[in-house]
Order: sequence, then structure tokens, then C-alpha cells
Amino acid sequence: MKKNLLSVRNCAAVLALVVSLPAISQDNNLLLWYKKPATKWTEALPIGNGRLGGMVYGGVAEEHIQLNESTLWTGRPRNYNRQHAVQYLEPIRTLLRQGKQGEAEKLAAEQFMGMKSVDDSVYAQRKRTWLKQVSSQTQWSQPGVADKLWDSIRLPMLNGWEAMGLDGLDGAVWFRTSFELPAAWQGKELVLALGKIRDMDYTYVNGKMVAAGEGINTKRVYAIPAAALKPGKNVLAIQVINFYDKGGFAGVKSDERILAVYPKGATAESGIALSNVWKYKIQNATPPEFPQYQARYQPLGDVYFRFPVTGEVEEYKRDLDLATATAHVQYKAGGVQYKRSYFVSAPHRAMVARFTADKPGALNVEALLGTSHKAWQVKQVDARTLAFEIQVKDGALRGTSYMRVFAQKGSLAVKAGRLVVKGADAVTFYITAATNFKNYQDVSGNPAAICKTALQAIGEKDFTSVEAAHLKDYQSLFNAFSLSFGGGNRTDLSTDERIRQYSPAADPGLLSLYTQYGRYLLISSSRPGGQAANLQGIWNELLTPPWGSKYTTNINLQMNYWPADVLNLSGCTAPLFDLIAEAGEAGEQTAKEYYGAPGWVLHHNTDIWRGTAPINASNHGIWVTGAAWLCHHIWDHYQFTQDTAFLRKYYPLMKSAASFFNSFLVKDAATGKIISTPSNSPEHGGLVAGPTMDHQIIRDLYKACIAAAAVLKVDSDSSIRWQQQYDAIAPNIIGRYGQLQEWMKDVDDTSDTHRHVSHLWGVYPGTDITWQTPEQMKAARQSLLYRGDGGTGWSLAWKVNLWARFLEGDHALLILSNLLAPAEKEGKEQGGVYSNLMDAHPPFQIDGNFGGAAGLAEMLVQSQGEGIVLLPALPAALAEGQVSGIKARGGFVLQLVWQQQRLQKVVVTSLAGKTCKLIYKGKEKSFATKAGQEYVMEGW
Ligand code: FUC
Repeated sequence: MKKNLLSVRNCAAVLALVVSLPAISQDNNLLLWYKKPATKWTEALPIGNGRLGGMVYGGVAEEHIQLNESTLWTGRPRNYNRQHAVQYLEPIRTLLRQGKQGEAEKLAAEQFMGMKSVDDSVYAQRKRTWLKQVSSQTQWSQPGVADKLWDSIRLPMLNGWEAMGLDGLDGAVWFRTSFELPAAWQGKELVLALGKIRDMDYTYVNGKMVAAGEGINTKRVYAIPAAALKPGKNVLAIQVINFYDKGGFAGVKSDERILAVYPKGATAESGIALSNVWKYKIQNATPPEFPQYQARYQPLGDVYFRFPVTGEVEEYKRDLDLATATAHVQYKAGGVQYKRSYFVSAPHRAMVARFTADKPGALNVEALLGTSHKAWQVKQVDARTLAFEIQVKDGALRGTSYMRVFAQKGSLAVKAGRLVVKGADAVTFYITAATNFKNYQDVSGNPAAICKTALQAIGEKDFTSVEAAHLKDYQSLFNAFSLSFGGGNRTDLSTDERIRQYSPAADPGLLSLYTQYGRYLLISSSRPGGQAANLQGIWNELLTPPWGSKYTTNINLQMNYWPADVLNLSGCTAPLFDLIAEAGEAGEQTAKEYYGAPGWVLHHNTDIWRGTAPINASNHGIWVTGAAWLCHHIWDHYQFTQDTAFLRKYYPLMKSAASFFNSFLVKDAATGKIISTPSNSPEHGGLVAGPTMDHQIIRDLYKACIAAAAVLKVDSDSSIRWQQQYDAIAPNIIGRYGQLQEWMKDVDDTSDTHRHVSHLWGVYPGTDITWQTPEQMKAARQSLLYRGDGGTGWSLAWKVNLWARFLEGDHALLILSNLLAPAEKEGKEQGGVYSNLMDAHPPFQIDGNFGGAAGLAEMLVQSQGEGIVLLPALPAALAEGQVSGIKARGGFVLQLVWQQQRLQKVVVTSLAGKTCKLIYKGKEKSFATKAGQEYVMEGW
């Protein structure tokens, strides 16, 4: 092909042509598929419409779909702020200034953290009373008491009894087993090793208490005096008391000889193993409500479809098709081909399950609803509809789900809380869900009415029209972007196998699938009018999920939205901005109570009730730049969309965040600069004065405020102040190892591989450090080298983006490949992906999926600077490819085609008519554009 390098002058004439391109070929790489049903949650496939989520297991005889509704959380509207905390601000600052970090953290822990859902002293009193009551009921310690009525459970339990069918259980539980005393052990003192117990235990042998223990990290090793033993059978009874979260004999794998009894002086290995099936009885499951800083996102329930299976099951396959946002299951049994499809429709606000068979009348199915919540009920609404209601344990919210069935031919009945269909040709189920949550201050909603309205809107509509509406809605978002790489595309391998065999050279197709999966997950978990994607998007099966499945704002929430604009899903950001607006209201009170400051502040976490006060430990919970970082998203979204109305609406939040810092920053006597104190470099190094990240973020905020004010033609006076503040903030400093300092002092440890790379914020996602200051870029790169190439899922994703900004595509791809490593290896979990391609922190956390997808985009296009840099960090392994629909700041949508690592073609669509400046390998091309026009350049 003739290299047709358009000169800038020629551009104007040539580029103004509207050129219609041949549609870029969609690759066939949009399918996750498997040869077996899921046996665990991280193998199940996610579907969702931003509010209602499902994890589809694909079992043959029993289909299980775990359900979520995005507004079902524990907790209630309440004040999270500690009144008058501001009295302790200066004392904490003074202690930090004096180098007394420990004392500062102690004072802060006592006086500066937010308010819990229940006051600690009230809880302590309730706990004492409850404990006294349950521990005085000792009748179950006696051998033989009602043994036959007890249930069975296998011990130990690595992840607590919750993971063994007792989800949501807190309280007092008795465990019992027995062992035969070998003759040689008679008269000897024995050792009883029980491993870790959450939280307390009272241990009895033959009805007599021999020991008691407390603390989740203490391995219980008890002495059993010879006198407590008898020849033959000896009965052990252990009362385990668990106040909150995981319970039982936890943290021990069954193959470890931790649970054992053996003579004193001998080894556990030589003794009698107690890792086996024990009897258990729940004595009391209502301990007092455990104090919480913030609320937890909750599962709603489970749908089960049971199918009679006759004959051998053959040709089983399940998949998730990203092109249609539909999960499928298919198999043959008894000579009949069965097909199931599942999607969650945004326009119809319902999950849809469709079953067909290739023989008339071959479909028989029973559907039922269940849940791990303790307070729940199912009732029949009409001849084809069941309703299900739950009440969360520690909070104000109720969840409701309606399930309606339509059968083509055959019979339909409601029996014992089940919908029963027999002999049908095809069956369609519609499942809706809602809660009484209206907004963070109002829980007066009517979930049943919402469910009914959704079902009414579906009415008797034909399945194909409901499906068509779903496809139209979903594809209007999904099809805006496509990506493919030359070379291998191992779609022949099932996705679990594909992950195991992945290498970028052999299967670059997995990278495009992963990127599109990130987009799919965002479309499915974050839609206008709904909640922002939380730590798990909208998919959570646990009542006490990791980190509450809430919003961690010192990296994780923000990372969820990194791909949104660049991967052409700008509309999916709406819930993030709603969250920002609400946290902006709530955070004003926090700014006042804690810092005596105007404006708003957000610390390192928030939840659906928009808590903004510091939480958890004082060494990492007091971090003041959550709001400022979120404001970065406002300005960035504007840069991509050029939507001035949007900017006008959200600019006040940026301004409010800036006014907080006008008041909060203080002059550092040693340097004369203004600094952020008290704060921390996220979760690293404790409470400090002046972490580098804070200063980068605050500078970014001021810079964005100045730029936004100029766009909106407002606040020129404030801009002068913002510029002064900007100039006065402590700068980035290069330390003795050539590293970028994480703190004011040069104390970085080069062997430290901590997952947070906070001081590199200025490189990505910020622009505080750019190639304008190459020495700082170099120092930042050095810091990243010291941090290494490993990490948790999200940490890896961040590093991909950073290496892309350092313009080192091969290194970025290396990290991205680490992010695609199987999460489960040799019985252990590591950062990477589960077989359903969901990100492993571990455990599952969705930010890595989003950050990884954004990282790939960052390798192809960067627009954070003065122009749009094309293929800035293209790895050698991705020498051929094309991308269409990738967005750049300034309001541009691009298509790029490259071959042999060289750009061949660029098509720019201008959204806002701004001047477009493209940069490729140091060469620049600038041209004026008109909104809505396309500009094509071939060759470079
Ligand atoms: C921050 C991180 C953790 C985790 C949690 C949700 O606290 O440091 O690794 O991602 O958020």
C-alpha cells in the first residue's frame, strides 16, 4: 500500500470528506464457554442489567441462579460522623509533626474514627448478657444428649461454617465427636489440638469442661488430664461461639493434621485425626447486632430450576455470549436436545429464563426460590406467579422478587411454593426484584409494587419481542467498540482451558475477549438510575462478603470506572456521578465535624448510605483525598465527552472539594510548602503528614477546577486562589534510590512490594507527572520496578496502566498476562482470573477486570496530554490488530488499524468539533474538525 502521509495543509481538504468505512469485521471471540456445569460461584457466569444480577451455574438436573439486587444492603440511613472530632485534629497534627506516629494513631483511633451502627459500649453490655446466657446452657455438653437429632458437618472448615452451608450463621453452636482411647494411652495426659476457632470455645470431655479459648488467631492446643478420660469411647463436645462473620473451626485445610488428639510428648501425626464428620447443633443464632462502620452489600436469593433427566447427558455446553449478553446451557438427554438461555433485560427490568426442547411436550421443570437470609417467605401471587420476600438481618431493607412463568402447551401448577410445568414445548420465566431503598436517606419504597409493575409491563408479550428489546438496548452500548488482534484465537478451547494455556503469542484473542468482558461487566453492573458498581459489581453471594462488597475509594471504586469513557461506555458512568453527588452532600458534614472545613471530604470507603467519615483502623482510615480523586472522574468524563451541561451540573462538587483543601492544607514548617495532614499513603506506612499521593491528587483537583471554570466562564477569582494553592503544595521528590518518594521523607524501602502504588497516581490515572518532566517519570518508573511485577488483581491492573504510560508495551503486556493467570493454582489462590474470567484479588473483586480492560486501551491510545498518541505502548506480541470505537479526550472516537507493528489507518470521528491533534511515533498532525464528521488517514 502506498504510504499516503497527509500533510497538515492537505488535511483540511481531504479530511473534511465524510468517508464511510467498510464495517470492521467482528471477530468470533465473544464467547466464554465450558464443557461442565459450574461447581462453585467463581465458575458460574454473570448476567445483569445494572440492578438485577444473576450468577448462572448451568447444572443439568438442577439449574441454580444466584440473585442480586443492587440496592439490598445491611444498615440504614444514619449519621456516620463523630461529633466534635475536630477538637482532636490539631493534637493529631502536632503529634505527627513531633514524629510521634504511634501516639497520633492511638489518639485518632480513640477520637477520630466514624460512628459505628451500634455504639461499642452498648454492644459490650449486650454481648456480656448474651454470652452469660448461652454459656450457662451446658446440657448439650453431656454425652449422648439428643445425638440423633443433631446434624452432621465435616471439620475443619477452611472458610468458616458459612462456606459449608451455614451462611449467615452467627451465635452459639455445639460440635460433638468421639474417639476410642487406645489401651496404650490409658493413664496418660493427652493433647487436644483444634486449630483456630472463631471466636470462642468451651471444650468438654465426657461432659466435663477441660478448657476454654478465645481469639480467632489462637491455635487451640489443650491438655486433657488423664482423669477426664476413660477406657473405650470418649466424647468431645465443643461449644463454639461466634459473634460475627466467619464461624467455626476455620482457617485450616482438611489435609492438615491440625485437628487431632495424641499423648503429651507425641506428635499430632501419630495421634488420632479428628478431621472428619462431626455432629452439630445450633444452640442460639441471635447474638446482638455487631457494630459496623459501614454497611454490607447483600445477596438477594437463589432461583432453582429442577429438570427430570432421563438417559445419559451428552454434548453438554454452557456459555456466555458477550455479543448478546445471554448465557446458554445446552445438552442432549434421552434423545432430546434441550436449550436454555438467560439474560437480564434493562428495558423490561427482569431476568428472563427461556427453556426449549427439540421435541414437542418434552419440557418438565419445577422452579423455586430460596435465600441465605434468615427472615424470608415465599407466597403464591396468582396461578403463574410466586413472590419471595426477605428482610436483611442488621438493617432497614427488605428485598422482594417475583417469578412468573409462561408455558407453551403443557400444564402449569403451583405446588408447595413451586411453579411446576409439565409436558411443555417451551417455557419462559420472568424474575423481577426490588427493595424498599429509594435513596440514601429514604427507605420508604414499595418493592412489591415495583416488581408487579415490571411484570405488568411484560404482560403477555411474546418472548421474542422481549428478547429483541434486550438485544437492541444492550447492543446499542456493546457494539460501539470492537477489538481484534492478528494471530491466534484459541476459541476452540473451553475458557477454563484457554486461561490455563494462555500466552500472548499463541492466543492474543484472549486479551480482546478479556477487554470486551470488562465492557460487558460494566454494562451489566452500572446503568443510569442504578447504583455504581461496587467491589463485586452487582454480584455477591455472601451475607458477609469480603470488605463488605462496598465502595473502597482509595483505588477500587475509581478503577471500576477507568475503562468507561475510553472503551466507549460513557453512559455507564451515570451511577458513579450520582454517588459522587450524594457523597458530596454527606461529606459536607464530615468536613465540618472533623476538619472544621467547608466543602466535602470522603475517606477511604463509602457504602449505599454514603458514609464519608473515617473508618477501620486509624493507620489507614484517615485518608482525605477520596472526594478529590472522584472529582478527577468528573473532569475526565467531560474531557472525553465535551458535555458542557454535564460539567456545569457537577462542577460545584469539584469546587466544593477544592474549598475543603483551601481550608485543610497546612504549612509545613520544615519545607515552607503546604501539605495534607493527617492522612496516609493508602494502607501503607501508617498515619503521616504529607503523603505524595495526596499532593498529586489535590494538585490535579485544583488544575481541573481552573480548567473547568474556564470552560464554564465562571469563578475567575477562585481560579487565582486555586493556582496559588497549586503552586504552594509540596512537590514530588526524587529520593536516594532514584525512586519517587512515597512520603515527604526519603524512607522508601526498595524491597517493599506493597500492592498500592499510590505515589504513582500522578502518572496514572493522574497527569501530575508526564513526559514534560522526564526525570520524574524516570523516578516513578524506578519506583514501579522496585514494587515488582506481581500483586493482587487490581494492583496488577494498575501496573498495566502505569507501564503503558511509561510507553513500555511489552512490560504492560507482561503484567496484563499476569492478570490473566489462573487464580487457582495447586490448591492456592493468587491474583489473576477465575475460570469465569472474573478478577481474583483474591478473592473475587471486579476492579481488576475493569482496570485490566482500561490498561489494554491505554496501550493503544493515550490522550491525557496535548494530543492523541496512537499506539503509544504497542507490545511486539500484538503486532497486528484493529480497534474501533476507542475514545480520546477532546471528544473523539477512533478506529485504528495496524500491521507489523505499524499504524496503517486511522479514522477519527469528531463528537464536538474540536481541533484534533494526532501523534504517532513523535510525528504530529493537527486538523480542525466538525462535530459528527469522520476523518480518514491511511499510512503515516
Ligand atoms: C483496599 C485494598 C485491599 C482491597 C480492599 C477492598 O483496602 O488495599 O487490597 O482491595 O481495598
